[in-house]
Amino acid sequence: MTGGRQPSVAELRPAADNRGMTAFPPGFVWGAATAAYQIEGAVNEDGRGESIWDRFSHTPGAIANGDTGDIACDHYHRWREDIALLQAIGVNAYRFSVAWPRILPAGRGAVNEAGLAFYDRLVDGLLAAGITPWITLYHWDLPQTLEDEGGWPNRETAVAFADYVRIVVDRLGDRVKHWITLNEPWCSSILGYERGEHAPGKRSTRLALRAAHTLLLAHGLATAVIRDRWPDARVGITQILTPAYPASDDPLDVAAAERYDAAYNRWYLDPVFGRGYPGEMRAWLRHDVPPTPSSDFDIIAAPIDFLGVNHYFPAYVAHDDFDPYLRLRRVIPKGAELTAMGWVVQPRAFSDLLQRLHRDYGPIDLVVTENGAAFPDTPPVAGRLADPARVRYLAGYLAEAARAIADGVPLKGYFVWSLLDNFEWAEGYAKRFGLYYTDYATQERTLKDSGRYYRAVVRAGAPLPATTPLD
Ligand code: IFM
Repeated sequence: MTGGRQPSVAELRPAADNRGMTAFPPGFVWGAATAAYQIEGAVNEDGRGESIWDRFSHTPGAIANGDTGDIACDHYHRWREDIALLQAIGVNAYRFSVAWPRILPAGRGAVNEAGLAFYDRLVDGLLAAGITPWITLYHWDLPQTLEDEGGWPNRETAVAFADYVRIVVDRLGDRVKHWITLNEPWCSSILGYERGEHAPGKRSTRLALRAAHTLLLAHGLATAVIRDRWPDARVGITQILTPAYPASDDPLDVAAAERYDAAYNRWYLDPVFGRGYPGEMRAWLRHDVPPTPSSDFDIIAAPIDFLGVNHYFPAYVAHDDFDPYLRLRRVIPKGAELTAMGWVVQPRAFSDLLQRLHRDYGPIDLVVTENGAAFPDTPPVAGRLADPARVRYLAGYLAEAARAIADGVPLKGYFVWSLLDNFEWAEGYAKRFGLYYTDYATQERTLKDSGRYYRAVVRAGAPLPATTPLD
């Protein structure tokens, strides 16, 4: 996903208006997304087991402000209200994840009926509300018992995952037809096992690459399980994809951007599309790459029905001899607008990415399973919360999604991250991505202007200018 050249500062500015906007096609999937640990809370209720995020978030110093997901948005108790939030913005789909430790508290073995019953109720509630459930089977909450046995670097975890998936799809597959095996294996492996920023907080490149491989294997095994049980199901994997642009024309920076792309995008994409790991990156990482029997790649390359694209920002990459891993660092271009996460706002990179995925990995349906932004919101006043930066972000990115479709990219759906403010992992509750503001003291949810804007887009079935009057 190297972009070839660094966009100018003018190009970096989000579109003030969306000139030449094209409507989204009929049948387009309009959704909002969440994940279990980020919203559910109720971590000790109804037989749920411990996850690596319970353990990690209770580790002093691991999470900003000492926050944990113990209560989060209390969605476990407020799911009916949250379905009403989805209805109020008019979306036709909801992406959420199933918590593995609610289903199998010890990771494998005894099934917790109360856990399955919770998702049963949620699915039934969504369908009754006319909202299609899209389920992510793994969004980072590995049962702690499996981590104690070696976690994702242990190949046995892939087998345990396939068993867990069988249990979930057997129970819900009569009503749920859209399945995402994994959310962002790059994050699970690199942030969790290489950088120590996410659970389980390990710091080893070797462990991270083992984890990445087991995760991909788990995806392949799970895909086969779902197809076997429900031939009419649609199965995909969600990747975090960060197009890389060289920070300058210097050949060293150009090569660094290519390394970034190979290590962070293609390492996770190429095997899924039957190409194995990128050869040049395999050579670069040499000793840290685990043994990979070729039969693994056959499993990993099980055909999928769609590629889930999570995209937030592009990376501008410079060569850096002090970086021991990839010899690179990300730089922020002068004049770039940043979100509260410090991520560059650059809508144009979104359509570049979608085009590139279509060109290099197509034909495959693409679904944007996450896109959105954290900005510092102030609490609502009299039921209103103006968040113009998030409205501008969505306007710019939706316009680029529409542009990609107009240019022939088979983009079938778009899910905003996130439905409501929630536990933003290592950042705790400090960073807010929601269309709804969550007051964590009262659990009151308030629709932000960005939620009103998104509702208008869904109604119109077309990208709208950020200046659209909101009701
Ligand atoms: O909150 C996360 C989500 O869980 C996975 N994708 C990125 C989001 C924002 O950081």
